[in-house]
Amino acid sequence: MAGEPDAHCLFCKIVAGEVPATTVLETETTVAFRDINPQAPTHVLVIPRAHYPNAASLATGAPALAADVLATAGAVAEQEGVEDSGYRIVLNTGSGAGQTVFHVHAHVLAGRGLEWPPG
Ligand code: DGP
Repeated sequence: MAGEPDAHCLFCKIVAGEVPATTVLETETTVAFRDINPQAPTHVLVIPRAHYPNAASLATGAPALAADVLATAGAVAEQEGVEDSGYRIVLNTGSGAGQTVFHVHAHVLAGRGLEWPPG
């Protein structure tokens, strides 16, 4: 059920401390940790502690929590010192768009030229 932990979900296991991750910021409702396969000098994933499969289900089911994820992404950018140079927040949605982990996560990318349109 949306919002409840999923025993098979990798990111729920990171939230529970069952899978290690390099955490950079934690709040009551969110966790931010470094991507295992970084695509930029700064590449941090921000997730809600609660399990929602994608951004739309999060925004529909828990809009305040969706705002928390974005606020944590901004705090990560500030902490990483990339706020002024700029950063990108990416929410891949669906396997066709490259989503591989179905616990919503915001990629925070910075530290190199970020092309537009994205690939
Ligand atoms: P996406 O393709 O948008 O679903 O992004 C999933 C990201 O998760 C991908 O960039 C790699 C990252 N990732 C996968 N497994 C792990 C893991 O065990 N630890 C960490 N830190 N990141 C992971």
